[in-house]
Amino acid sequence: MTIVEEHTPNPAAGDEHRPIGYGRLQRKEDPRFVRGKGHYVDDIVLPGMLHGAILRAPVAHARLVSIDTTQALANPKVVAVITGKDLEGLGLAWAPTLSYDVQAVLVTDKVRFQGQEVAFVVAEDRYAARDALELIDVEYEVLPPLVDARKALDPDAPVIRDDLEGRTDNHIFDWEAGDAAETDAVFASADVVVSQEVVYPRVHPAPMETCGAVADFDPIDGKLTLYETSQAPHAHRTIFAMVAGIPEQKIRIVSPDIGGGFGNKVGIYPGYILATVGSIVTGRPVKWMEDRSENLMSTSFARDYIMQGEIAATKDGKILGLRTNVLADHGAFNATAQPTKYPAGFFHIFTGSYDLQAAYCKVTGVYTNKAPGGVAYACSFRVTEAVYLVERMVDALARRLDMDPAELRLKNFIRPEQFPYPNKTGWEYDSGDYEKTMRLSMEIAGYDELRREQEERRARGELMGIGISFFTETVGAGPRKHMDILGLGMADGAELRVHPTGKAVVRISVQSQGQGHETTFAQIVSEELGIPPEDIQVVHGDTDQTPFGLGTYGSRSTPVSGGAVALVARKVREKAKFIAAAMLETRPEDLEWEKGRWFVKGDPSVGKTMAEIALGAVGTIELPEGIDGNLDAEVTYDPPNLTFPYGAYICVVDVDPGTGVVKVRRFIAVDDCGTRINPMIIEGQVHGGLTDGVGMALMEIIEFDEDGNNLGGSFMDYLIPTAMEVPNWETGYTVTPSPHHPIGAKGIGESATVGSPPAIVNAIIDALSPLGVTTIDMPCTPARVWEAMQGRATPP
Ligand code: MCN
Ligand code: CUM
Repeated sequence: MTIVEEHTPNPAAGDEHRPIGYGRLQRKEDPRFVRGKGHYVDDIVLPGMLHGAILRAPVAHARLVSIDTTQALANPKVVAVITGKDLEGLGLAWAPTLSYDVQAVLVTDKVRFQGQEVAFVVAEDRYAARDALELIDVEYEVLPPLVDARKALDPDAPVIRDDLEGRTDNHIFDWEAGDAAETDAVFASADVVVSQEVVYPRVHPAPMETCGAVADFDPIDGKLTLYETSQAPHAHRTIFAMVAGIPEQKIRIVSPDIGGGFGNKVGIYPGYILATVGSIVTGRPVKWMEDRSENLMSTSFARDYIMQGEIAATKDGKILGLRTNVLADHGAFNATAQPTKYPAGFFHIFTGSYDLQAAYCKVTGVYTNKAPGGVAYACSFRVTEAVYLVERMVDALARRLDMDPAELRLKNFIRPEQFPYPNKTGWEYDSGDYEKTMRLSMEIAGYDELRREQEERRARGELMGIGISFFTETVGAGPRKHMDILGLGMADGAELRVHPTGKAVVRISVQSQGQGHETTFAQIVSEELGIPPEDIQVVHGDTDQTPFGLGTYGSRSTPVSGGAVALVARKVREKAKFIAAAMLETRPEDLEWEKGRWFVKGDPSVGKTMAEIALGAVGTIELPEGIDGNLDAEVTYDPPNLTFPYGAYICVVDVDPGTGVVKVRRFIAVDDCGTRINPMIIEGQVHGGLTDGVGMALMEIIEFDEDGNNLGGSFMDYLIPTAMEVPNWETGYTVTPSPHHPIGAKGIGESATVGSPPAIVNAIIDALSPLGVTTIDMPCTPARVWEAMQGRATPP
């Protein structure tokens, strides 16, 4: 790996004692992960535990005629078989989705996508449960499926959601942002308008660990303990309480180690509910773990946006306006996870990093006979789609104007002095210096030299392409007055206790799925209190042990929970001042803080360290009025705004003229996520996201045939990249702190997944442009690239 410009600690400046940003603190969680000692949901084994398996629909659209479970129940190893009818009796056949729709837990009336949950078998072991699925006899009356979202609103389209009262079509919502009239006027006055259809296909987050749950309902005290793969344990608990009617104090959700989430584990899946019902019905714990095909076919997909883009500019390349009309395929139930106000997530940040005069977007959501979910896979709530659209459009404009795409971007960036920058669709960007970041990426790439090399290669008939993407994200939802999920405002709590010996425990409401929170949140406390990171335990993933908060997605942990942790540490530090003053028999206002201790102003030799203060707090000295002894505090942090990380990515590809195979030769990624807490973890996040980008740009897609059969149901069909397909990442960074975040940090967890696909696709189009190619859709498989080279339309 090439590490460009990594900060070397400067002991003279005391850097090695600074837990944030300097040095490369190893992850606390690595010793257990690298030794295979992680503890995942499937590792949980409870006494008397049963196993559940889900019978799934083989077709995409069908009326359920009958279901016969007698044979399955006759199997001695089968303890229970649960059908939609049984759930109807319990009022649990339908569950609310995160988007105020409902989703069938088990089919009662109609199958609406292939792989939908039809029945649940509970048996003594996993094999028996699986085998018994084949003993269930189901009769379906197959209906014509609706597969193509473009046909969803046709008058003769089959109506998928006839369960919803008065429903006669497949329309879910229309949503818009920006000013349509103003944008039309800007377009009318422009010298140049470029239009293009840009498709972001359906993909899947495909975490290593699939989804699963172990439900343990105690019939004596009525307490449900649910171990589950969840990115948001507290939100799940509250929703479970509301839906199942179990009192909230009797529900404990435990999310142990999570083997990757990437958005897949935000929602509440039928399997979690079924395991719970199974446990209530049998009086024994029930484990349900889905297999890979179930995961790919039935849990949260991502994207599926068909975008008509238009960009308007002057002839010398000043971008004036941006307009888009989007058709969003939400599948059979509207189950996307995003703040309530925003049915298209944060797609309306589609004006990207550019200062333009007007913008307007309209998104229409439709039902199709496909799996529900949506807003998953490191999307920053659909910023993926937004960035992909604008960065493709800017490149299309550059080609039309015959301008260098880097130069066009540099000419149109929001300038540093314009921050905080109100964009045309309602966002206020917090901070940025885009030109600096762009120029650093060009310098690392050797941009001018690359263009010269490209010219030489082109002269020899070689297909080399250089692609650029400059993205701005909006991550860290809340503030809660604007953002909620099912009415739960998007804020996060933190509790901090410094024990008498000066070691600390911090309890947080977000949930790591591999992002290293146990390390980085300890670093934040360490920075604020001067306690070494190794002396700070981070507790998360257990609703009985942590404060309420909305969880980890949309790269919100650092922007929101990170803010909470910094503030709770400051609160403890403030309390420590009063205790120290009592111990030193002086006034608190006479004390001064330096990392790790309070000392007397003007007499640095007289002071108390955090450890001394912690012991003092529980000791025998008389404490000042209003100070209660223990060195602890709690806060709930409601962020004033989101944070706006950004980055400049440059990709170099070579396309084989004979086969259409794309080789990503180089990839330069310069990110700016404000204050960098742990450079090594940030780099890991970026490497992972860039790999996602290669996957989506070149090979990943969940496709369906005309009958609605899912063609991406296994890793034989749904390809994900390996080390073979990715180059040595070349990373760099700039630091532009967020002015409103307590430590100036912005999120990074999704940046590279968001930012990289357009760079790769732009590079491929650039490589193929001598052949007259102006567009291509992902995934750029050899077949698709080859078709484009032949001048044929790309297949849908
Ligand atoms: N970080 C840092 N300095 C910053 C910003 C972040 O050191 N300025 C660190 C954080 O402290 C944290 C990590 O980087 O340890 C990611 O932080 P953040 O950007 O706040 O993102 P979250 O922790 O909220 O993680 C969510 C994000 C999302 S939404 C997806 S999707 C995704 C991603 O994280 N899923 C992942 N990265 C993933 N990485 C792994 N290994 N597994 C997943 O499932
Ligand atoms: Cu959109 S995937 Mo992440 O936000 O968990």
